[in-house]
Amino acid sequence: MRIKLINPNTTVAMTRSMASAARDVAAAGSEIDAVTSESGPVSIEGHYDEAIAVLGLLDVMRSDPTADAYIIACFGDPGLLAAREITAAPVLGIAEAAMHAATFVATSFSIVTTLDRTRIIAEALVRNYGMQDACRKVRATDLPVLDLEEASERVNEVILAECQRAVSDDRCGAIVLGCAGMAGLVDYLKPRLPVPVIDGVTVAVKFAEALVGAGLATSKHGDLGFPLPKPYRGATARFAPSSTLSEGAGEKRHEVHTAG
Ligand code: 5HY
Repeated sequence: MRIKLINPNTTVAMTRSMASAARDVAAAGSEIDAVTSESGPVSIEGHYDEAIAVLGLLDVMRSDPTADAYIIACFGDPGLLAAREITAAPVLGIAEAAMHAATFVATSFSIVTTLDRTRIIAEALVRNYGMQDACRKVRATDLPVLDLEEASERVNEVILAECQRAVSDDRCGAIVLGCAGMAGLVDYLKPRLPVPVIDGVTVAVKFAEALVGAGLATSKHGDLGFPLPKPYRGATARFAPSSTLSEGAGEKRHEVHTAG
């Protein structure tokens, strides 16, 4: 199966490190097709960044409608439901995937993320996903997303220290890493922490394989149905549903569409 791993920020180095983490866990028959969004911010660190990044993300999906599954590799899960509207293939967001994985291996988890403003966004995701009971705390490290690309001892130590505080102060049973740029840190953190360390990119790959293997497609009934064809005006005209996936998605989409 072909899993499209999309980095919705425009930093290629970050895509490379998450692709490497994804390939390390992918099954023999899974191809990880990792791509970087071509338009939008170099890192996603707020609501505005996120809103602009979603168009680049949707562009990547529209240009390749035949992947078996898609992964949105950014911890804010930008555009997750919009992405699910334009395909019948499973679409995983790494935050949602990581939180669910955490509840399979622990009764509680804390999230360790980058900036304080990201912490607030992650807290909203926790509520959105109904994870309030399981999530002990969302912790910020004050590291900007692109600092993670340094892969320096300083960055490693800052994140490890916050994870250790999460274990001792929150008494959480697992750590969820709150940024796609932390995917490469698992090998460093794992032996140094007494609880499972969960990176959303790798668990999203395994969930994607599981969903495709189980024959599950995104529901096309109700709000996740394909977008209603209509003209869009101005700068977004080319995103109009009638000229996007509805024409280019090929047989796979058509089958599901007509069956629904
Ligand atoms: C991410 N931003 O995973 C996030 C989340 C964060 O560009 N990729 C980004 O740390 O703000």
